[in-house]
Amino acid sequence: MKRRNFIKNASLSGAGLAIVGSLTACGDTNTKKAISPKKDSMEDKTKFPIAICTWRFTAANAKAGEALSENKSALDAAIAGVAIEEENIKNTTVGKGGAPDREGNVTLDACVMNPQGDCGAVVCVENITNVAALAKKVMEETPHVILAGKGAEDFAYSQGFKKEKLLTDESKAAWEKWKETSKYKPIINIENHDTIGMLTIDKNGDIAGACTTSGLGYKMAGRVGDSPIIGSGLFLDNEIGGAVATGMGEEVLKTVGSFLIVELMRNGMTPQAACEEAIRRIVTKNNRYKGFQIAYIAINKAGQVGSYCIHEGFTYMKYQDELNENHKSGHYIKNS
Ligand code: SD4
Repeated sequence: MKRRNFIKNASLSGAGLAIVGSLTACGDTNTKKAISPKKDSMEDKTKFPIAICTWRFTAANAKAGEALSENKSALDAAIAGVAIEEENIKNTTVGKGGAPDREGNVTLDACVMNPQGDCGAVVCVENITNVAALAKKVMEETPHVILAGKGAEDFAYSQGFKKEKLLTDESKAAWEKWKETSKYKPIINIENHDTIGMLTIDKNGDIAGACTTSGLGYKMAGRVGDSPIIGSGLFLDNEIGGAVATGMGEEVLKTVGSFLIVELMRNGMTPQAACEEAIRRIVTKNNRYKGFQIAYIAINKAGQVGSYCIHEGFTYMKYQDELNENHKSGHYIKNS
């Protein structure tokens, strides 16, 4: 029987993680539970592999978990996992089937990062489905970190990627309906965002990650969000851990959210406390946070996981010990 048949899917209601309401600041109880950032003392390899990802992407996270169990590298496992959503035409915020920009063109963003600290990214790419895999090619086959637009697309063809139509009939119909009113109001919570950010720790305890999206639906042509920007949509350090973001990219960019979380963990915070502090940096600036959603997930090298978001509704997946479970995130706004 295949390994995947053993994978159990369960829904947890935030066991140990649904911290509702007020934020945990530096120096609080969570922080005191902080672990030493010293690699050798942190790692308990019996806990590995682990895969976590944003939202209830059960199949994508299971795919990454299986790949890790079969000794694939952390990065290859993450790319295989997120590819499931890039190819899922029902997901209108990632890959093929993603919502187009205002002009009707689907443009994709993605980045990857490996345990050595190498990274690659593509932004505003058309006609290519597996942009996380393309970001890995940028990392490995070019002297650059980011390729944009037509340059990224041409590079993809040179690497054997196929040209594909990303705008589905359903996405086109929804865009045409949107054009009738042309009132652009980004509503970003469970209704319309499903970017997949994934962090994987392989059997050796090495961490990698991938983040891939079509960005905000009906965005201005050329708009790029946080997802492909190393430090914002994704950041990791193999000595410490990693973080990924989903939600209103502009606000994540302003606070370099994923880098912030990794640095807070480096300074002793748990993943949970670090995610909460990253949200606190956003919500304390002004009241606009009530009109958008941002969610972070993070993992440290001990395998501890944390998650926090602004509005209730965000969940994430965790694969460990052949269990692939959905967890509810803690959230900032009470009764939202
Ligand atoms: C962006 N952060 O482009 C992405 C959107 C997102 O689920 O996460 N959607 O701003």
